[in-house]
Amino acid sequence: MTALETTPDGDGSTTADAVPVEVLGAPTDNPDLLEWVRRTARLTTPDAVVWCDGSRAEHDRLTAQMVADGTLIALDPVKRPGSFLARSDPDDVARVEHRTFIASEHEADAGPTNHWREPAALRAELDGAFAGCMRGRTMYVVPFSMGPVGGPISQLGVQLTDSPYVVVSMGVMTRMGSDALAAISPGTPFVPAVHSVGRPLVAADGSTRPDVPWPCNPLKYVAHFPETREIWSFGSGYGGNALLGKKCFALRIASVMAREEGWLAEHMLVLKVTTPQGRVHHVAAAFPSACGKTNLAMLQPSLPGWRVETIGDDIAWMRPGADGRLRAINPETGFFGVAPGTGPETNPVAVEMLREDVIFTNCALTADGDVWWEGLTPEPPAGLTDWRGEPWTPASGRPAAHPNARFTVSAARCPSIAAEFDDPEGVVVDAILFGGRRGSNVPLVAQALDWTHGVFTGAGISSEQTAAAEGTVGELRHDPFAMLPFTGYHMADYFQHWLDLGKRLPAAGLPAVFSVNWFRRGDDGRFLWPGFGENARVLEWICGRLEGTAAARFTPLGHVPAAGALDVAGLDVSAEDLGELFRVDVDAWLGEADLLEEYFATFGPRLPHELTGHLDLLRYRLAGV
Ligand code: TSX
Ligand code: MN
Repeated sequence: MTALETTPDGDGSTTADAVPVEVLGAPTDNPDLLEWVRRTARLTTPDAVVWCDGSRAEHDRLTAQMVADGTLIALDPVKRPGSFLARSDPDDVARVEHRTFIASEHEADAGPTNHWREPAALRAELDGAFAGCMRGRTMYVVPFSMGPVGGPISQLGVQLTDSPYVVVSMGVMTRMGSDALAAISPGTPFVPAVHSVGRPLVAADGSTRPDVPWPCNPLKYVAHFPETREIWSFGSGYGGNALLGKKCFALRIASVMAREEGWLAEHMLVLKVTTPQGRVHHVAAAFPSACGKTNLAMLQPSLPGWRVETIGDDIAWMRPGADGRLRAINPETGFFGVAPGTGPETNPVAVEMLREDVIFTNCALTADGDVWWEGLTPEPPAGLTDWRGEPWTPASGRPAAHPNARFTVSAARCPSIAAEFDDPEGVVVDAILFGGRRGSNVPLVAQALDWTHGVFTGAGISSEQTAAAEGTVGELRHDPFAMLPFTGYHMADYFQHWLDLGKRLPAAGLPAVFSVNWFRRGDDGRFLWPGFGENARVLEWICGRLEGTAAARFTPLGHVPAAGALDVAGLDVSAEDLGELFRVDVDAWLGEADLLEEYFATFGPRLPHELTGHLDLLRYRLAGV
């Protein structure tokens, strides 16, 4: 560790101005990087600056330090080797959308779905919040690559953070350390991301206070400057607020880069599907939260001979290759997944993946030093400690794990990870799926008529609220492309970018687009489709469509499986239920079209006319039924 050699001078500021010792001995000679690190250190005044190398030794040192200071609890080395539990502050348990800002020069460029701030005014506010915010702490310099280092679809970033939990998590979630730093040679663009938990240990008057297991600040900012491609995050140590390579960089900033440069940064899982004949298809899929994206990403097919392997569970960067086909990478190297609901029935692959080398956050602790969450086993073990550190029994009347409790684990631990996961060139995307949690109306699967209709389908994604989310249970929420909280610019321009990309690329090479819905219910409230591993039957039909062999029937919503074309052999799904899974209720869909028209209107005059055109086409087709 390289301690700062600056002398604290009474008021807690430093006398570093003359000699930039913060960066003496730094393992880079990139002047822009050095200057930015120096500038941030002068603003935040940490006690020390540490350049992270991403080594195992560094990981071990930091986790040991966090165990010693109470941030991490080491789990039982036999039951859960190499694993830790962190308990967050109860007020720092999720992304803070109301404090997430897009500071574009023009308000109109952020659009109606983002919180816009005037860049200069936000900078001034952030300067106030960050001034001296790392006093008494270490500032870590965390170089990272999203995607394989040097790959044609990859991007570089550097996060400055005063949280060792964030450093270790970034080491799991990104290609972090010396290789990324070496790639950031002078003149090479990188996304600068500044993060502080916002709880200095030394006050401006020099008085000190002890640290706490999960430092944070009630005042929070997750700020994006799309024109300068900068990220500033203050006050939270949690997930997407703090692991800035993920939602902030790989979605909000990358979506802006992607529009300018002609590619796509999407909130999608990516699958490699191999048919019994050995043919390989790659599928990308966007779902809003609480639809089981990670479960689909790790699906174990119920159909003999089929194989599904995981490329990613959250983010896909897709770029047209020289052949005009879209190629996707997962820019991450790990999974930051929701623990509750993950069990041997819903996701056996994840259960196996979580056996060792995992950082758990806000799970319950068992009496024998293991973790537990709702859905891991039918019955909770006796003697649990809940996510707040309180004794817990089923009679406590609240969940033992926080509903947003998480695991952070390397993709290398995933039993279903595909060999192509590390391919810098990415995989050719054959199909794109748009899903949602819909109890009615939306069929199990339908193929869009063409790319533009597919964009209309993506723009129309909606999901019913579950108990885990805020809002009334059952209420319909639109979440176009599952990107509502993640598009770093005007959503209508985003739709236009998707349409433009389709026009630019050879039509024959474009991915086929499908809508899927595992959650349709019968009149009696039963789920009509068994879901989980049986979704392989839907993937089978989709692959059949790609190969030109699966039969389809035209409906106003697109093509659905023809009678007998969806393999339901051995399934306990009645003919009536199967009919209901694909029934198009004309009146209900005319109502959906009205709702969608209202929703589209919220995007204002920038909404592409192709989308309103498709509303009319939908109504026209419905009238013809
Ligand atoms: O993840 C889910 N998937 C995708 C799996 C590859 N879930 C869980 C969503 C919450 C995060 C599902 N829930 C799926 C699904 O396909 N389907 C359902 C609904 C459902 C729940 C239970 C049963 C059937 C359907 N079965 C029994 O209750 C026996
Ligand atoms: Mn996500």
